[in-house]
Amino acid sequence: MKKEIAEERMQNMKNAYLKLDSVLNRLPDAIPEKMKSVLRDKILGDKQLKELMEGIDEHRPPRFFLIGRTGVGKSSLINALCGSYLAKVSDIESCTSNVDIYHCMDGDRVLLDILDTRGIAECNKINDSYDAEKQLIDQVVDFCPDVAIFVLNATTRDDSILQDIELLKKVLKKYQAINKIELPVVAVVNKVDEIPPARIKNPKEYTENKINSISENVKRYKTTIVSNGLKIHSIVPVSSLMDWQTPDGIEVNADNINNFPKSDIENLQIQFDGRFQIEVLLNDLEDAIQDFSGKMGLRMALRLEELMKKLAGHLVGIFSSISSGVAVTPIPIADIYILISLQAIMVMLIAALSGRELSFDAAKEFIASLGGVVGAGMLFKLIAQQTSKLANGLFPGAGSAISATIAFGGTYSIGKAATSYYIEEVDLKFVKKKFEENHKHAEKKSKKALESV
Ligand SMILES: Nc1nc2c(ncn2[C@@H]2O[C@H](COP(=O)(O)OP(=O)(O)O)[C@@H](O)[C@H]2O)c(=O)[nH]1
Ligand SMILES: [Mg+2]
Repeated sequence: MKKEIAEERMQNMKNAYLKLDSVLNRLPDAIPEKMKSVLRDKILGDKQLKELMEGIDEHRPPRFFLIGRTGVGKSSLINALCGSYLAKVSDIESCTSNVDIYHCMDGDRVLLDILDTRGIAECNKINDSYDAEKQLIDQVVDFCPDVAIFVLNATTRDDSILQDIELLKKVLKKYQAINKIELPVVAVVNKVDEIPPARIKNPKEYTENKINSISENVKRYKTTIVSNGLKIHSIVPVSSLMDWQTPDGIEVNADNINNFPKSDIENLQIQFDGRFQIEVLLNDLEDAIQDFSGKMGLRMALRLEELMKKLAGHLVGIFSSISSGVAVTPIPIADIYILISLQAIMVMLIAALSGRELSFDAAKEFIASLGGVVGAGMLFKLIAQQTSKLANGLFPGAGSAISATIAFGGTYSIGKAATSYYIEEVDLKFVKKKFEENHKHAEKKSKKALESV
């Protein structure tokens, strides 16, 4: 999915959230004013939901401090993380011979801010070592990174890693003193594709042997790092291997890249994707970033689809909790209105996330179309036949079935179904099937309860 589209959809959802008041005001008259205000308080008063919505606007590019020897694959790693060629990187500052600061761009948007350094071993060759080190540490701390990415080579090890560990420890100390928080270090063992059998480049074809060797390699690196007293957030083996081609299908590599016009380089396509565990690394980076707007920035920059699913997941979780809070045992008929309204509003928000604007009634229809199972489906039936028998006779007994748990489960399953249908674009037939499966258990339980009435 295009980034602009995903962002637009998130904005849609936020707009839908901001317009909730008017949605609630337009709810059918059958729902009394008092209930509408309960709904309003429950949804708009939910702190987690509010934070999530605010996060959509409140984001900034995350700042990565990359350290590792020339040739270890730092630039390639950024390409691999972004999934696009580094031509989109604009070199803005070349501070000293030791440090580059640049912004990874997508059109006019800054995705990431990078401070790139070859580490102290290569610095020392150029400058007087004490000054070079001090300068390097100052530059890193000034840059105020969210994460330090320590890039290592899976196949060649040299002693410079020990120097870099010492440098990192000093950076961490100064960073901590100034910012009063720890700088998380994520170690990356790159080029694992080159671990034998090195001819196997497709991660799907990595043999057990290769995978085992990769683990061994990582273990060794971890031991070196930890025994030298550097605290790391995690260590991840990856391959950043990607081959590129022009839109006309001409292979591009480091040797011939300068022969191509800028427009070609900006539009390079992936010819071969040998990336291994880049998703795992992204997860770790996301986890390591402490600052909320930086975390959101990473999600907005590189993880839009995950973010959308996460947002939908959060919505479902929040609405399920609200539902179970609404459903007291036994459920009075009035609360069922609230429950269904909640579920419909949740479906509206999820649909908004997929770029669709759903009316309240259409959302209810979607829920009804899922079928006559427990949860909303059954509750709908109950409402449809709102007889006095139902209100007076059925509910006291059924109360144990349609309890908070069932309300939670019903809302949860509806939320999952809406996510599958609207966001993952799964066929309604399959969505229904899955929904029914989810409910077999709950259905049994409630049937029993209903029969005993
Ligand atoms: N096989 C393999 N080659 C890689 C990988 N990452 C980078 N390279 C190659 O290693 C060389 C140096 O990479 P580069 O990103 O320029 O390293 P940097 O100097 O740390 O920025 C280039 O030829 C890359 O194509 C990888 O994961 N696997
Ligand atoms: Mg580089």
